Amino acid sequence: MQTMHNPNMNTTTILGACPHDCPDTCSLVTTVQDGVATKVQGNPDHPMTDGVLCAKVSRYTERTYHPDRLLHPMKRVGPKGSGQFERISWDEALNTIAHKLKPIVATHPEKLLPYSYAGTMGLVQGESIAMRFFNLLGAAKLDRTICSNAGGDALNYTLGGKLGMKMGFFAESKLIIIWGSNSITSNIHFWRIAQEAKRHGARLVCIDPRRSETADKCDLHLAIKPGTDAALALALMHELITHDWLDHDYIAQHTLGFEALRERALQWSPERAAAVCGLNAEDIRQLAHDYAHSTPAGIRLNYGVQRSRGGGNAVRAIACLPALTGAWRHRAGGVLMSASHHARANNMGLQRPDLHRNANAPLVNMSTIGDALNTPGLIEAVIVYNSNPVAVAPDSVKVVKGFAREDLFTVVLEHFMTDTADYADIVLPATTQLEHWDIHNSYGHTDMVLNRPAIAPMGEAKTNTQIFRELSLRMELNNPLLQESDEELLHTSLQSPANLNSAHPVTLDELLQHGFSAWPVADAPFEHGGFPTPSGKCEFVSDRLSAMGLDPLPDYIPNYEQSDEKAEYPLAMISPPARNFLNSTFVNVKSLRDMEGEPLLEIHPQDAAARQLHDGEMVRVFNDRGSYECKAQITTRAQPGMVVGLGVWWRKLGANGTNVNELTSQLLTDMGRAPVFYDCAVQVASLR
Ligand SMILES: Nc1nc2c(c(=O)[nH]1)N[C@H]1C(S)=C(S)[C@@H](COP(=O)(O)OP(=O)(O)OC[C@H]3O[C@@H](n4cnc5c(=O)[nH]c(N)nc54)[C@H](O)[C@@H]3O)O[C@H]1N2
Ligand SMILES: Nc1nc2c(c(=O)[nH]1)N[C@H]1C(S)=C(S)[C@@H](COP(=O)(O)OP(=O)(O)OC[C@H]3O[C@@H](n4cnc5c(=O)[nH]c(N)nc54)[C@H](O)[C@@H]3O)O[C@H]1N2
Ligand SMILES: [Mo]
Repeated sequence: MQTMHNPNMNTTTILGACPHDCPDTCSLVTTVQDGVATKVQGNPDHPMTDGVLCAKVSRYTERTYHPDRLLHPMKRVGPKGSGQFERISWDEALNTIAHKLKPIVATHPEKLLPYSYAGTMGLVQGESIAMRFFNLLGAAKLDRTICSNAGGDALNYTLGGKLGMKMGFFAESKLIIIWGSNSITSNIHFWRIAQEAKRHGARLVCIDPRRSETADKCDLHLAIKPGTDAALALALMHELITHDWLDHDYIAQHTLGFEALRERALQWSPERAAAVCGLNAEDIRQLAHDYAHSTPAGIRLNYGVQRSRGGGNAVRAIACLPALTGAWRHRAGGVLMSASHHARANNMGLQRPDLHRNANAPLVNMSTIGDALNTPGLIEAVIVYNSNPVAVAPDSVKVVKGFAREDLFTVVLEHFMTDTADYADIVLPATTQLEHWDIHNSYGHTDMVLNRPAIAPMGEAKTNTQIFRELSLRMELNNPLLQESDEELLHTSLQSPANLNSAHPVTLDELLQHGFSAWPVADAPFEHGGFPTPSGKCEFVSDRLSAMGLDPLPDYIPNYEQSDEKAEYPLAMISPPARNFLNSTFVNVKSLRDMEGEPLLEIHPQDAAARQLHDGEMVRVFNDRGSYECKAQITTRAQPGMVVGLGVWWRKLGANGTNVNELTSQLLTDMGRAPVFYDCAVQVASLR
């Protein structure tokens, strides 16, 4: 589809890309009438999008034209966190920032910290000019671990990267195991594919502690205890091995360390795993049988399994399964968690890590930003963009205390006055996806998607790139790399890295014409092995892990916070995404918030009865870290001993000005230095 123009109506349609942190990365068609975007729809020509958008992005115009949009720079005039701000000019804003940052950068640039994540997944409005700016200043480096690092590292140790099945081929699978993912909420286009498989006779199995919307619609739901997936995967291996449901040829040719894995797995009888996971041994046996006898069998593994202490090990154990049965031989067999390494954009060229000029710059983990900001002398200034850490980072009490520091200078680039923006000294208005150029890879499918601006920037909003260009000049950084235009950056993103002189498979011409373009990826990427690990094999045993002093084999690592009846905090709390929000984005869009209702805590009838709770009453959810108030919803979506607080509400919209992250900890996963959002013990009490 090309951009079309109707001279009578003065209506155009513009092809774009959904910017959000979601595996679907949809191709968008925005209708613009007299300069105003009137609707945003899914591109029917893009196979994965298939003309359909989620409820959130269908309302993108409501978000863009929201009466609360930040339309000009602001400076704080009340105490930090009070939300009292006053309009200022761009000139004043940029001068104030330069005035504050110059002395810091002159003496110890490493005390300036960027804090950003995936508010937009765009390669241009994400880490292009911004990263060049921080590198040339010599700022602290941010370890971007908050979402996928445990599982990402685990896939890398096992398969050699964030690689796996192509999403569309799940339509041909005979068995689909949806493991740690609520597809109907967070990966709606995959759910369509799973439905297609079901129409062709596939069985769908969901492994999730919560009876999610997806679990409701699968043939089988295994309500596993949070953080115990590795035990289940090892018991499945136990069954595959003891029944000899193995592809010996595949194992011999394309895997490393089978004998050692065998020994480990044989310690995990279905009975042992059943006790750990809260499942029936018979169900585990049956699942192993079905997995071995359904060809092809695909596992849609996702991030829900890797947000607890042993999350990396769990992903490693699960990722070993298809190599044992040889499921990789079929394009509809294998495992898919993230496909992002199939794409080959030139991130190095965009971000230029080689320009970093400060050997003293610390690597600051974004998942422990609470501790980092409270470490004396570590950070003096923060620039936040594409993220809302006060709402989304764990252990909010510490995060808030850090951002409330009087001696911390904070700049926030945003669309709205988020919980984080409330703590800023200066807030800068940023453009939304309808107002700027960008280019996107996906971590679900394997297409690149281009975003054209559909409308002019709202108010005085500027693109992230433009803000960092102007800031560079005020900071007297004269490197021309800081002044490259967005169009130049689009070209850079598609350049082959210097060491590869092959023609680049995705071209800007094609993207400009169709809006998307496919990376060349083999249909069955590991059919003939070829894993990009050091050994070239699927590594059951990882020398890289042993070199780090870690267990070279996958194992079950119990949660940090054990929640049993006798414990002070007897309930395990998980806080997976809400359907109508995207992390903390969209919480302020009224129509979506109305669909979500209000912050809720799902609690099982047994646990509610033990506490004499009534459905719908206000409760206090607490542990040593903090206390959060919300409404109790008594439901069997939660299992006994486990509560669910769907995330991630804005704190300021919560009953006592907090959200679930008031309760989560800054402990880290076994691999990847990632947060353990779903490894969190709490107690619940009535507020009556
Ligand atoms: N609507 C919507 N879509 C989103 C998001 C959103 O906030 N809203 N967020 C986006 C982002 S940033 C991401 S990273 C992805 C995440 O997407 P996915 O990784 O696919 O995960 P979720 O859909 O969050 O589902 C996680 C599921 O894991 C379950 N779970 C929790 N603990 C465990 C456990 O220990 N074991 C198992 N087996 N399951 C467990 C939860 O109950 C939940 O149903 O979704 C993206 N898409
Ligand atoms: N308890 C709990 N906490 C969680 C999770 C959970 O499951 N449970 N999920 C975690 C996960 S998976 C993730 S990925 C993180 C996500 O955390 P974040 O990456 O912080 O994501 P969002 O909450 O969506 O906030 C993104 C912000 O970026 C802004 N933004 C969007 N586009 C632009 C732009 O072009 N320019 C600028 N300047 N700003 C822009 C949006 O307005 C929004 O406020 O949260 C984590 N937090
Ligand atoms: Mo995420």
